[in-house]
Amino acid sequence: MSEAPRRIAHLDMDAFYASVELLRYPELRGLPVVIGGGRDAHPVRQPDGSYRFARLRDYVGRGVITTATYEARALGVGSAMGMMKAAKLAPDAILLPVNFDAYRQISRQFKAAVASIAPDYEDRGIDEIYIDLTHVAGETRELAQRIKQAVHAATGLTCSIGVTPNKLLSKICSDLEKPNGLTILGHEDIPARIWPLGVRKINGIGPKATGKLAALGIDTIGQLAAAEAGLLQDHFGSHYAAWLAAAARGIDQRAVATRTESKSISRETTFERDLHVRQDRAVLSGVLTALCERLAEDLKRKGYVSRTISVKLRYDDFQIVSRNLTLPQPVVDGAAILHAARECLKRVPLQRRLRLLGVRASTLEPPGAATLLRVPKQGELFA
Ligand code: TTP
Ligand code: MG
Ligand code: MG
Repeated sequence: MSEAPRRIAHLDMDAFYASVELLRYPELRGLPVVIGGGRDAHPVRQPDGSYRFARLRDYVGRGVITTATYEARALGVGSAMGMMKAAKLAPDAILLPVNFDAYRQISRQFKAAVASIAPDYEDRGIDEIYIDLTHVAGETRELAQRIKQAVHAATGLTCSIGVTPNKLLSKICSDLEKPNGLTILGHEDIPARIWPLGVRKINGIGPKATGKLAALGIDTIGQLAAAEAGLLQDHFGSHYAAWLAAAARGIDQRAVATRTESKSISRETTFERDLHVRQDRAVLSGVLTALCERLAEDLKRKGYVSRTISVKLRYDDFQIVSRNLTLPQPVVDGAAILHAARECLKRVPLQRRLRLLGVRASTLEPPGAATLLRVPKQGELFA
């Protein structure tokens, strides 16, 4: 099985949410800044026109950091860390609230800038894409530099790019020289550049598999490539074992998927006791609202809008029903999802008690999808 030579890029924005905030508050450049606060982390304008910023040390609550500037990372704080824990490491770090609308807007802009040079790209969420450069004219390094410059010109932000023969290697490489990195490599570079890295660098080897591999004495990708097939099969099953062996050798034939229509995101809850639509109306209504809110957060985080909302119910006899509604305009916020979910619920029988309630968003598209088809007016997509 030989791969036709391809040129696949993975582009990932540097410290994305934090970098967008620095566009708005340039006086914070060079400082440790973390993003993740709620409303009380909003900067307060002072009489002299400057801002007073919240500090991590004053934070009380259970919030987690969405991202941090590289200056803050140097102090040991980063994505998914609890903010009170982070405050111990970086008490003076500036805390800012998340501002998804701004991130989505910049996300659209950087994707449009890339598309102006290389139209075949696969959206991987709010701050990253795969780009197929195979048929784009130009020498690889020069082309990648041109894309980085276009992104910077459109947004004022830096990104990091990996260019290799496939998505798996490019995803690893975009991370190797962050921030503002560019890493280009071919199959011949795998032993020197990829094999010394930890197995966790492979997208698809999560913390659990990493732990299991470590117990087998396999820490690096090179050790994984050298592992006996039988050993991997015994511990991971034949399917995942075969994938692990191929991944460690840098083999990946997936195409860059330029459309995302078959994707969906869902949230569901199984109740501790079966609930009745009339007697437990308040509880059910609260659960539905919360599910819709969480789904909205998932969509925003992944950088999608949705055109189809479905609800799923499981009754006390374990039968499942679902109903969906396709909307004329894509939705992304909790209230709009809730409205659509309620419409769906009007069409399901509600005599039996319920064990489970779920909400799904499908027909997903990046908010930028429409940008590429026509030039929208500022703010139009989220009006
Ligand atoms: P990442 O690309 O993983 O991180 P990043 O862009 O902040 O930093 P890097 O330079 O290492 O790429 O994620 C993109 C955005 O997604 C990030 O800015 C904030 C958000 N995010 C979360 O909300 N929670 C998380 O746990 C992670 C990892 C990211
Ligand atoms: Mg990033
Ligand atoms: Mg990313």
